[in-house]
Amino acid sequence: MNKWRSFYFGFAVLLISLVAMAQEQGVIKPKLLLSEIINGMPKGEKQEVRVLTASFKPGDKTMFHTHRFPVTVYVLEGAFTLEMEGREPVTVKAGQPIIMPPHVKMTGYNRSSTDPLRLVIFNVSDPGTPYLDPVH
Ligand SMILES: [Cu+2]
Repeated sequence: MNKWRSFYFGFAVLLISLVAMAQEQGVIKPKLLLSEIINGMPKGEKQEVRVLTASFKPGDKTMFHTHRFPVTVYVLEGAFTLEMEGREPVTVKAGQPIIMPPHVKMTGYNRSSTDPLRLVIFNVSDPGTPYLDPVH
């Protein structure tokens, strides 16, 4: 009886360590940061995918602008404050993403007086569409 018990115990330990080993040996799992159902992505047969970076010095801002399609921003460093017309300002910190909606007037700021801000921008649009349209 005791023999069987230790056999099963040993077997269980072996299985668990095999699973643990399979998980440990350099196999990474992406971490989901954001998932959002949105409107306004391009619907044509082909799309253009653009990846951009933007570096803000302390106090820098973007021009007042709109986008024709949703734009995803990931903050690498610093804090990004987005002011969209008719909405409360949103501040996104390093390691956080945000999706900017299309056809909304906005300005992006680095409100820090000391720290730089660095962003990665992901844009999917109809081919040849400008990344942004300045609002005059
Ligand atoms: Cu924008």
